[in-house]
Amino acid sequence: MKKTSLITLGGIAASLAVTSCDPLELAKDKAAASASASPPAVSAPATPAPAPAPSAPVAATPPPAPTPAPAPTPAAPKPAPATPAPTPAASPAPAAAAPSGEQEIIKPNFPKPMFIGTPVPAGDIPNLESGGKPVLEFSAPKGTVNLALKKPVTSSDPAPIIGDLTLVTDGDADGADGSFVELAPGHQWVQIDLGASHPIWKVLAWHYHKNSVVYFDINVQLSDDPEFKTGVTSIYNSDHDNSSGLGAGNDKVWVQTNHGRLFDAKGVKARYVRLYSNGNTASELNHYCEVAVYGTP
Ligand SMILES: [Ca+2]
Repeated sequence: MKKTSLITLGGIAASLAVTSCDPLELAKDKAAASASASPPAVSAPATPAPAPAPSAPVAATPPPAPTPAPAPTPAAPKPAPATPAPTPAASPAPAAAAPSGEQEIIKPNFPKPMFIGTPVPAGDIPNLESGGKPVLEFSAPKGTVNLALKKPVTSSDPAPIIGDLTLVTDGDADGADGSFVELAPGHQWVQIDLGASHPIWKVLAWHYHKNSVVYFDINVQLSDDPEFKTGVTSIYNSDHDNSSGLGAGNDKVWVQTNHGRLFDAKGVKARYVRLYSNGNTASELNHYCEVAVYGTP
């Protein structure tokens, strides 16, 4: 099975996709057999020919939002500013959103690894990250929590092949069968509704880590518009050749592991988080074990 957009990567990755004894394939076959609705592997919906990259990406990549976030200052929890300078009687100046910036260290719970080491998939992937180190903790403003936990999830594929969309925000990032949702082939998205607009600091996503795969065209977007037509901020975009038509991005693709991937959101306010992907090195399918959205309520 060949990934369509790979062909567009300049033909270099031509030999990538054939993985014969891939557990993922087995899982898929198993599920397909039980559901007797096996999606014909070969006749994957032709992803529309990648549009010739327009020079000006559409709304998807607005200029980086003005970062309201104080630069994270690890260590040095500054003692609360004693007493604000005694302000002269009449100063109606509204205290500018208390930029006290007190930070705390957050250590997400990582599931157990499903494979040993990080074998890089065969083939030549143009924007593959090399030597990436797992991020095990991060600092964020005090009070930051996973706002996505148990929140409703929608998708471009409302009837997943395996699992269901609630698995994306059930708090379990395990990579085993039964813990991930498998979406249709090609360019697909999942979207989390946080219920209200909040400052978002980090997004942590586990696509699939049962074996060594790389997903393509990952684009993580934030917006207050459920349709993602206006006010969209892209905080990560690895679609280097704009094959998805959402605008080209310079971010790397990476080998999935149990540590997932942490995306920096810099305090952008948003109610909805949408994650795009476009198949992987083992199949054209898309997967999610879990997505956590760290923000301040
Ligand atoms: Ca989950």
